[in-house]
Amino acid sequence: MRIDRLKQAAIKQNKPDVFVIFNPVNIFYFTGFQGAAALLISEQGENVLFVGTLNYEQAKAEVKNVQVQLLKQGENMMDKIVQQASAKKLAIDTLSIDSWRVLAKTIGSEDKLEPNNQIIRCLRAVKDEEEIKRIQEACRIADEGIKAAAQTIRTGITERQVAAEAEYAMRRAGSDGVAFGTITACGASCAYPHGGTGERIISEGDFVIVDLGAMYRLYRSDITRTFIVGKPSQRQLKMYETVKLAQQKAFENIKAHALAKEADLAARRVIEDAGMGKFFVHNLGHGVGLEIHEAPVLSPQSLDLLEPGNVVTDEPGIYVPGYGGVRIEDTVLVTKNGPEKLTKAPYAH
Ligand SMILES: [Mn+2]
Repeated sequence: MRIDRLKQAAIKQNKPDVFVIFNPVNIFYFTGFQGAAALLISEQGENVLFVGTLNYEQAKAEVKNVQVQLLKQGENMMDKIVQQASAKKLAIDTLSIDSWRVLAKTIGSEDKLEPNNQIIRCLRAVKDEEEIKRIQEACRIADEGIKAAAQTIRTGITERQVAAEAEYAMRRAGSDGVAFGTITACGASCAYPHGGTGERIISEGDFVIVDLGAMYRLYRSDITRTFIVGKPSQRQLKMYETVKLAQQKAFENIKAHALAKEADLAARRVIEDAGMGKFFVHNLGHGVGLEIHEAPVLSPQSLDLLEPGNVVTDEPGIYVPGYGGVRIEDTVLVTKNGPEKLTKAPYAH
């Protein structure tokens, strides 16, 4: 059980024996329930999920692995947490500054609170079989979105129309919603990694970047393909081929027990060797799961170690201001036998 894994990890690292979890995504990870206010996990006592009147009946019916406690309207949750935690120190995942102050006042001192999201971040980075199945399905659906975009892209079509067709195809393929705001950028707006999806009209010779993801039972996927409308120029082909090679080199370095930064550096080397290093303005990738950006981080500075069960993106890019850009991205599963692409839509070129 995930809660037991948290306790074991905390004991190993000699951390406080009581966790108070406020982040709704973390609460879902441990209980399978959305819509609770806080989750108290203690080494000795009972684990308690605090739920307001709005979602209380549903929580009582659905949550089996922890005790569900009602927060009546007007009741002070921090009081209840402090009463029931009975610990010298509480580990906190994430909390707004205002709530942190209220909790510190209630427990008597800020010294009794310890910010600790790291243990949970590491647990969530390693996906179990069920999580991988859901991400695989989200990736299959995203492939359908890319296929629909590829069929839609032509001169005279707007960025928004491309996004609309892609999202419609994903819905029909079983998506519960988008994993993040779909990016469809054409022409010079491809030079902004997060540009696009407006009323711009695609013209002959444009780059078109399509970056999208699906959500399937709360798990997400992430894929990018770059298209060239009409006959590609030499300059376009050089940018495209460089990114494609960088993506492949990075993929070969997404290995269990390797440092995450090695994959980033492999991609960066290819782009630098082609003389375009300064145009690769972001990290190689990030973990994907319940959130679109989670651990591990694939950047030159990352200290993360890749492990079997990690699901990460491999997404190098080249962005030339005023001209355009190319990004190619797949969602990749780390296995003990090597990396495996979960997104499989064909590359555009
Ligand atoms: Mn991404």
